[in-house]
Amino acid sequence: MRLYLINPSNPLVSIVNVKESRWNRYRLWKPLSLMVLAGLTPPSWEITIVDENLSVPDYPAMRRPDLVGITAFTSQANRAYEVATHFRNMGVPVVMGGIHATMRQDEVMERVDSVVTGEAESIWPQVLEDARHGSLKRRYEGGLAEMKDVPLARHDLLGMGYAFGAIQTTRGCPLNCSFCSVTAFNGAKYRQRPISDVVREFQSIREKRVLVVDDNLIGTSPEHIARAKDLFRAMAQANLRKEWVAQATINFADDEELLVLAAKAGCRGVFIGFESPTPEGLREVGKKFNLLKGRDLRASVRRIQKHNILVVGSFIIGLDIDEAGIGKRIAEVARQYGLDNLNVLFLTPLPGTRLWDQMKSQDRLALDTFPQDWKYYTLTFPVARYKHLSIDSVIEEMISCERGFYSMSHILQRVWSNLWHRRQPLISLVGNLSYRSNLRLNGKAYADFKRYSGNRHN
Ligand code: B12
Ligand code: SF4
Repeated sequence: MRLYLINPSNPLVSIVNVKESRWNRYRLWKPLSLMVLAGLTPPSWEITIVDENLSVPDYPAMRRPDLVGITAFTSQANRAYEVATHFRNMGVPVVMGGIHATMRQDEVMERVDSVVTGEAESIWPQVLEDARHGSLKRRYEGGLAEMKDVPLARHDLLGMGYAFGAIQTTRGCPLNCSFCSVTAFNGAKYRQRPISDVVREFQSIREKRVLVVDDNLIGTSPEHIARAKDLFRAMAQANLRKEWVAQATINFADDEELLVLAAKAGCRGVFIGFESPTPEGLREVGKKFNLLKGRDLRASVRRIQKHNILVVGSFIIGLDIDEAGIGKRIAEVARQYGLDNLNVLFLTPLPGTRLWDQMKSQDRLALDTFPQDWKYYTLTFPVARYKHLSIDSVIEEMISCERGFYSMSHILQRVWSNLWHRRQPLISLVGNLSYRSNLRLNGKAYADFKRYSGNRHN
């Protein structure tokens, strides 16, 4: 039996435009979901993973599969349906799973043969058995997996062409920030994989650099932090020789031993969601940790950087409290904190989030012709109606923020400072130039977007 597992592309996601900006090559990430599905698939199946972000294959020239499995974030849904239609027209059954299939089951069900909701570990072998017997059900419910059942992902199936490998060590988050799908999809309970599995899987990754995809590698309680320390000790002891980047809350900075162990285990960068420069903004999105009284964010960032770990901060533009000037303010604050890179996104109501429910009930989804509008739900387009900012002004704020932070003089200052402190100046330079090179692409993308959305923001 032949199985194709497909990650659809969305050319509107700027980082996949490698032809337009070669710097983006360093920001292509492996679709871990498909490598995990492959790990759950019995050896009797011949598996091909297709990542359209690398290149879109000539499907008609490929051998006919017996089953196609498609993954999709919301922003990839349109392309997912095109791919599904192609294979269904050939009479090949198509199964779709992942976050979008879970949050928009009815929409997806109309376009594929079978929908798998939730995490796949408990249900995928059953789906394959049913497919083998030609008796696929319309819907399967995966729920939340036992972490011991998460298989070693099949890293061998996706070839070179990526700067980073990918691995997951935990799932779930209790914090339920308004804009984020993680609590709704992976649950509020923080679940950790057995440390020995994580170390074994790390050893099977070919890339020298790895993205740890966990939403918060250190968790939210002392027990979670103790587990993170145990993991880092085991990784250091296994002498993995990997350099990795991960996501965490700013609490990462609060425990010196944790930082020492993370650095020893190979941590070279951390993505931290700062979200808003004001306490009102943090309250609006429900980001409680960043609100801790007396926290000096600049000092926290410095403490992390002292361990040779780069800090990438992300912020949101378009909150209800955001007014004209927010873009400049974020760029200034990001420089004050001493961030190595800044990632700014438009407030975007994703299906399944608290923000979605709120904005939908207030009739604030400006782009709501689905499924075609999903391609703009990349967080890099203003798809909603913002309280104090029109479409033109919210885009202006984004441009002024990015130009402010990624001006050549500021990039050189940051790289010089990293050179001085011997803190990975090359990675810092590549990261900054990659963002900067996309500013030009973004300008064109905004103009196209405004034409597409017409007066729907009014
Ligand atoms: C790593 C990651 C990325 C990587 C993606 C790498 C890649 N190519 O996959 C990068 C950094 C590129 C990225 C980009 C974006 N991301 Co992202 N990302 C994540 C993150 C942190 C982890 C995803 C992951 O690898 N999980 C590990 C795997 C094993 O889990 P999984 O994907 O859920 O797969 C399981 C199930 O879903 C299911 N499953 C999945 N697919 C399929 C398919 C079939 C057939 C079946 C049966 C089952 C199945 O089985 C798997 C095993 O249980 C998630 C948060 C999260 N916890 O999911 C956000 C997340 C997926 N991202 C999100 C978003 C919004 C984006 C962006 C749009 C915006 C942005 N700037 O971040 C872009 C869009 C990229 C695009 N191409 O369109 C949202 C998506 C919400 C939504 N409704 O779409 C999430 C949920 C975060 C959030 N805050 O809400 N992201
Ligand atoms: S943004 Fe981060 S902290 Fe907030 S719910 Fe999502 S994963 Fe948890």
